Amino acid sequence: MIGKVEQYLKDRISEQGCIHFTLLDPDKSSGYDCADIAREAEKGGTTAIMIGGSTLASSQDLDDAIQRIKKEVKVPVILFPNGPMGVSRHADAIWFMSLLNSQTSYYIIDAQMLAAPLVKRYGLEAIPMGYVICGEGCVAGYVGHARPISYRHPKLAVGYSLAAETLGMRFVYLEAGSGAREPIPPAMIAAVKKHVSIPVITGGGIRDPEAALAAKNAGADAIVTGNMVEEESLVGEKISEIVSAIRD
Ligand code: 1GP
Repeated sequence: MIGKVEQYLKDRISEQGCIHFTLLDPDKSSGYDCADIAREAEKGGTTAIMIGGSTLASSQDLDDAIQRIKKEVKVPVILFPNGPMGVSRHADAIWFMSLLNSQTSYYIIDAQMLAAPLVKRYGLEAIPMGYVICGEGCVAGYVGHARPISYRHPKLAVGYSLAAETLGMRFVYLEAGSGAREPIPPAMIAAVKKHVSIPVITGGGIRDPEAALAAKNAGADAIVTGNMVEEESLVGEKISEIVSAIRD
């Protein structure tokens, strides 16, 4: 059943053409405050906050960060978990995701088996998503034991994305990895978009309005930025530039 947050995302995609997510990692100790960034990101027009990180090890840090963020923003806070540790009762929803091109069953279905009872107990809205790591893959690729798909083989990304849709997942995420030198190429996004009807999310290495627009023009329904946000002092402005670039 489609919940409130998922409906909100779909409505925003219909209205705006392409939406923006701000990814925050409560595990990073780079001196920035998640709640401050979230507030600025909302001012800049971001559609939702995603929270999580490949190396997150403290559910206490996650709970604290979400509670502080929730005091600052009205946009939904969606968990982007690395495993059962990434589940928090304080979030509005969870990407209930499977790393489809992992080499280990843990990231495909075992972590989900461990987390699902908790998601149910907390009454969290779960949004099923297929997660596909491509290119460098970065830390997410390493931690997730992924076999990242080369940018030269968009057909493989199409296959996984179609598998996600056919399994009933309602979103697919093409991930280049946080801090990737090259974001997912427009040709790969376009190939996937041509074959699936579920919304396509992309992220990893998108740092400016040009890269965001290229992804949108290729067919992306949502763009995720993380690192860029944390490095910028003018978060709101920077996000606003990206949001204006990708909005119809
Ligand atoms: C990582 O795709 C996201 O999961 C965001 O990547 O940090 O490079 O923006 P960046």
